[in-house]
Amino acid sequence: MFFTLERYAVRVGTRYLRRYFSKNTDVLTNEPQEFVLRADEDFKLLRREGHKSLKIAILGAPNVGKSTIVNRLARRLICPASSKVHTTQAKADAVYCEGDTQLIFMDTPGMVCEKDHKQYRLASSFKNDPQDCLKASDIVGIVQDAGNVHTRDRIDPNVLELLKLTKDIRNQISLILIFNKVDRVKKKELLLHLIRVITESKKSLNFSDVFMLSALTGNGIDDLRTYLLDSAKPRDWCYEEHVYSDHTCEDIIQQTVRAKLLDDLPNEVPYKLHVKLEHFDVGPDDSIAALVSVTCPTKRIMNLLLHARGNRIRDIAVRAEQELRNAFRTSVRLKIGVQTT
Ligand SMILES: Nc1nc2c(ncn2[C@@H]2O[C@H](COP(=O)(O)OP(=O)(O)OP(=O)(O)O)[C@@H](O)[C@H]2O)c(=O)[nH]1
Ligand SMILES: [Mg+2]
Repeated sequence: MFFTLERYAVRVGTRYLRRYFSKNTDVLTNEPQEFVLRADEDFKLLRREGHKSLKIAILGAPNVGKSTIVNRLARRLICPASSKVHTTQAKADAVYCEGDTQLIFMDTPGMVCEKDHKQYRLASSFKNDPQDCLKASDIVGIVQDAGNVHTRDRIDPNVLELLKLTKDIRNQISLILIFNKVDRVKKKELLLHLIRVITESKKSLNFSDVFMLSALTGNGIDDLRTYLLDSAKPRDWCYEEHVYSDHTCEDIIQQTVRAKLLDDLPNEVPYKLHVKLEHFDVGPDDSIAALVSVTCPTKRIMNLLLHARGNRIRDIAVRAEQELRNAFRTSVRLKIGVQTT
């Protein structure tokens, strides 16, 4: 009797959590069930058996909104995003748990061709990480920027190339098409036309589903999350429940400051800066204090950063601080020091 009641409580707890976190009511249709367990069964083991998980690789060209989508899906700003290309430099797992299900979103650097890789001296992760994530995934979300008139009607050639390379494992992985930035498309009929063009051509990929969303406004995100929760497979979780990223706090702080510099400074300037975490401290109340240094290659760039008697860099610190509070769900104090080489 004890086991029956306890198990029942877990089911109800799970449903409550799911209701609490999800705005979509599709997932709430399960009636509570009672499970009659034998007294000799290991309760902990059964709980683990009830677990489900899913790994989702998010792939696409640079700047299509991959990191913004991952942050929305994971409900935390843990993958720094900016208005400039190559914000994400290496893969990052963002972990989201709801009830008995764990979703692992694999954010990746934007896909680049060999020529750009060499020309911009990009790290090897730009080439290797999308492929590694694809191989480790159950579902691959291919992101298209619906607002980009030059690229929105065809899948990025670098993505196609990668899919060709991994043809042998592709039948174990489902592909979904994610049209992001739909807020930038005024005529909604155009979206249906684009979907038709991409999915109905002879050479088109075999997508299991298509989603239209705006990661900026959050529109369509809940539907996608619910779809992924429902696609999760019965198996153990990869991460402990409290883990939300495979990157360290230190790394997230550094990357967040870099993203804010990318947003704020013109053209190539922010790519020339070196961002380093100098000091990091967690207080007894879990609050975080951090000092980040930004090293500029010239005095002119340093003056640009210290523009308006230091107000520019202070604003950048405030914006980074706000994002980090959302990422870590604790209070964060951030200082940024500027220097030249
Ligand atoms: N209008 C609009 N902008 C968006 C949307 N989603 C993302 N963005 C913006 O697009 C820009 C790029 O977003 P990211 O999430 O950094 O894009 P990414 O694909 O991760 O970029 P890389 O890491 O550089 O490859 C940012 O300025 C976002 O605010 C959207 O749905 N609508
Ligand atoms: Mg990114």
